[in-house]
Amino acid sequence: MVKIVQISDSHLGYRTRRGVTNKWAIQNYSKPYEQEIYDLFLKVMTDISLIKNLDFVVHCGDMFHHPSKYSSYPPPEPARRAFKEGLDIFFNNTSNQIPFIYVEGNHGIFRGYEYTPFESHIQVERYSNLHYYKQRDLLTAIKNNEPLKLDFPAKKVRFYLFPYFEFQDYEVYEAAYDNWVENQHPIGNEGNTNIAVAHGSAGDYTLHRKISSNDFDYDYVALGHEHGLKKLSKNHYYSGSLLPMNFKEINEKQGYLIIDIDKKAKIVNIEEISTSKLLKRTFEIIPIHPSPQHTSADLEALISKELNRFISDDGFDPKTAARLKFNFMGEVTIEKNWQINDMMSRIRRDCFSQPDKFNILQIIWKIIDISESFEDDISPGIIQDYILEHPDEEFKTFVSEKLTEDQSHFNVDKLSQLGMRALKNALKDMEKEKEV
Ligand SMILES: [Mn+2]
Repeated sequence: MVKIVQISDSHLGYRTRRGVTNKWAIQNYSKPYEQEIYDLFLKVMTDISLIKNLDFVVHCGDMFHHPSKYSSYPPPEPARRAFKEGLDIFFNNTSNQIPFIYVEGNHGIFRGYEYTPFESHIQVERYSNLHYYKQRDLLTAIKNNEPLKLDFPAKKVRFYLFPYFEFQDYEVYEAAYDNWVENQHPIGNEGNTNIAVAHGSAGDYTLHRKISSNDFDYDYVALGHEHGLKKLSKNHYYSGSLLPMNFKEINEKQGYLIIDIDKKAKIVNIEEISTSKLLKRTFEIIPIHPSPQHTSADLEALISKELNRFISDDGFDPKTAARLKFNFMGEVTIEKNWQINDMMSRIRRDCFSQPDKFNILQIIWKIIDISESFEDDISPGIIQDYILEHPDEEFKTFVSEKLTEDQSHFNVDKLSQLGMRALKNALKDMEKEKEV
């Protein structure tokens, strides 16, 4: 029997940014939602260190939120402190006897650099039973055509490590990865328990199909990158983050897993420990359905009614203050769109200026117009930043004017389509960024 705890996507240092009241920094200069991620991380590190007969902990990546693709800042100091404290608790309580295995994700790495915050800011060498695998180790393994594995002969367990790598970004990487991945086949090692640990997802092409499928016949595949706790197959699991980070994640489960593998009996038993239920604050999307008949006053009354639920005698409490997102979905003209934006900005200002009354941490909103169907999902809510009513037509006019000037013979329709597609992708990326 092998007993493993799987945790992932801690994102220490994550901060809610958009539409958040900014007056309340708590201990260590951290912010409310940031702090509860630290607190929960420390609780989980304590809890798992006390599990009887535990053999291994695997962490499937994204320990820190920063740096990332969009930010080169190192993890903030309280994040580093929480991480060190978590490791100290774990290794002290387990007398340094239980290996903690980590594969690097796409967050918490200085992209394009050889070193990572684990080296520059944490001094991981202080922790002799922390087994840390970064992208550089993977690239070296690929270059040398060697497996990336970790053996524990006494326990008859072998881990196959898959740090995050965008191997499908370039054909040359993809081919090299395809070749290398055969090294990770547990063939010849069937007498031992074989476990894959990976950060990646089929959804964004960062998880190789041989890992997401049963091709390699691993006894268990521990996955990170997707933030919801989720079973992919009978022995492939995402453990998810400890808490939802954005509004997209509030309907998913978060937690960690305790996995018992009985190689001989071919039994894998998985216990899900939910941590998101420990969240002490409201984290909610509130749908509002505006119609052309609604006046501004009508809409404002609807919003007020919702906000009244968060009026508290004790006022703002950083530990319980609500995170709210209003989704306006209905027939929304451009003019109405501006009105809603105006109104919501004012309402948010009012709320945040009365901390003795409202127990609210965050108010954001999204406006989705269902009356005009632009191609795909360029809603006025997204294009308002660009003040374009019909981006596709405007773009086409722009292209045909330019082409006439240049006297070229390109296909205006085709070029417009390509341009719009590029614009949509860019907007989707920006939206994704904003959500975090
Ligand atoms: Mn990730």
